[in-house]
Amino acid sequence: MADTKKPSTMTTAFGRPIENNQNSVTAGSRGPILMQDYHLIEKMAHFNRERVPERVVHAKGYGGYGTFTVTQDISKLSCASLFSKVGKKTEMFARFSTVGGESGSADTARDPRGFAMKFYTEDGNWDLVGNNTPIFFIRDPLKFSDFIRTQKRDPGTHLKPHWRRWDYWSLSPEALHQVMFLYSDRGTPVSARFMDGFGSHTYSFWNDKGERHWIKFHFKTQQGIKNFSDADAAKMTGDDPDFSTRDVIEAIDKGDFPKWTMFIQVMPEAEADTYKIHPFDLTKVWPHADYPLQEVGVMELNRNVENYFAEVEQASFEPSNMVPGIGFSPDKVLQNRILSYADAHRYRLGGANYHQIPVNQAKAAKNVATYHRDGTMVVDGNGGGAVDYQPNSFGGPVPDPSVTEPPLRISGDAARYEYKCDDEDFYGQPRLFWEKVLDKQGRENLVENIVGSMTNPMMGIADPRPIQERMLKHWYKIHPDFGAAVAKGIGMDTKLAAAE
Ligand code: HDE
Repeated sequence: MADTKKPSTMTTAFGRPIENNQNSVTAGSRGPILMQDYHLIEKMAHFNRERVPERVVHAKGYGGYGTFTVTQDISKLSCASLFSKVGKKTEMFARFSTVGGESGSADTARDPRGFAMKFYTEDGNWDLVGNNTPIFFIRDPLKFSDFIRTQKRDPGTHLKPHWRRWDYWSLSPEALHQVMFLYSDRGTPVSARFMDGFGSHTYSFWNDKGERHWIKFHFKTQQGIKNFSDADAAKMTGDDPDFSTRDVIEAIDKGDFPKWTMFIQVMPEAEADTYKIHPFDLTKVWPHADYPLQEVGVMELNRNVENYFAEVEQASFEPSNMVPGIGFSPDKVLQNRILSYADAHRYRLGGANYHQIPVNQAKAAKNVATYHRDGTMVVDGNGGGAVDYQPNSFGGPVPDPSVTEPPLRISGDAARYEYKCDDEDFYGQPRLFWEKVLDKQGRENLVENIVGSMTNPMMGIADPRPIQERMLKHWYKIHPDFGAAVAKGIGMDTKLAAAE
């Protein structure tokens, strides 16, 4: 907040001092308003344009600044400047979000949580735009908008009947793993402080010898995992729908800085060809027994934003922001996200120059030197009179071959390929989740949460039973106890469902 003791003079946006901000200019005390009251017109016109399109997903969120500190030397794996030595600190910004709700929706929704990070490195910004889940609902981006519709409002009623999601999931068994995660207690974290984060996709590291490894990123909360039960989440939705936002802001204000330890799983490049699990399938985890977690560093959030809209709403996280030493993988969903986010920002943040907004600037980069010019809202001098084409003979910036990524061998016939879809593919890791990840209480809560949602008021559909039956068959295939427990909960004939 500005100093209120000595207020400065209020002005229009263009600096003309304003004499009165309470009474419009009228023709006589009872007369109509005159067009010449430009202060009034400017005020109303700006107000009409205050909202920008909210994020089509992940609209409700909050963010803060922090520091990433390297604790273990991984420079043999990656030549990225942010990992160059133990103790190295990199400024960063993180945003946490729910997915399906609007910008004003409750923090407590059963939903994955976005876990987006922007690291301001010397070689430009590195954005790791992940979730609090190591997996996702789909593994081909062609399905994304269909899937998201099932989490959004019904086009007819503008309501959110749950049968839409169960209809879709029952027809999309690759989603089961993530659905189980979502309906477990981890689907309703108390706040971002109490959840883990994941890069989710397989990424890659490359080093200065030109060697590549496939990498999964994990961020383990140092605050411990804390989740709401379904009932507590429902109560909190009424009492304080912004609870999780407040929790993080207050902790940072108090100096109780939240921290996460960054770990990686590392797979040598060639092993991707032979590993039993498709290494680029976003619906699968890599078992830690095969690829153990290796510590890299600590992320700490230690500064709240000063202005929500300027810094959080205008933040543009995009998987396309990579730095030398870190690379993509052939994961189809990741490949699509390379396009989608920057495209969304060009729409949402008014054109081609959103990289000039302070929170998005490559503020720690040794150098930012492009040949981009013009477009809406240029505020950085637009390159002045410098040469605006390349190659040129006037000393303009030139590419640096030393940052070339090692070549990746890719071959194949262009076609629309399905993933390998045997039964194990859909049910194997969900079964491990049921048997090994959840304890008895966790299994009971999972069943209760699923039952609640599968019997959620079925407005807009004549007969929910075909959807419920189709879904039940999947739960049975994951584990007979699981199927039986849900069947009992939703009051369906156990034998009938099991037999099919
Ligand atoms: Fe996103 N996603 N997503 N997503 N996503 C967006 O970006 C998209 C996916 C994630 O705090 C959008 O600016 C596609 C996986 C986070 O600002 C949009 C696909 C993961 C955030 C978009 C995915 C995520 C977003 C919405 C599949 C976890 C919030 C407007 C092909 C690994 C970032 C916008 C923030 C936001 C597209 C799938 C995480 C539309 C096309 C998988 C954390 O661009």
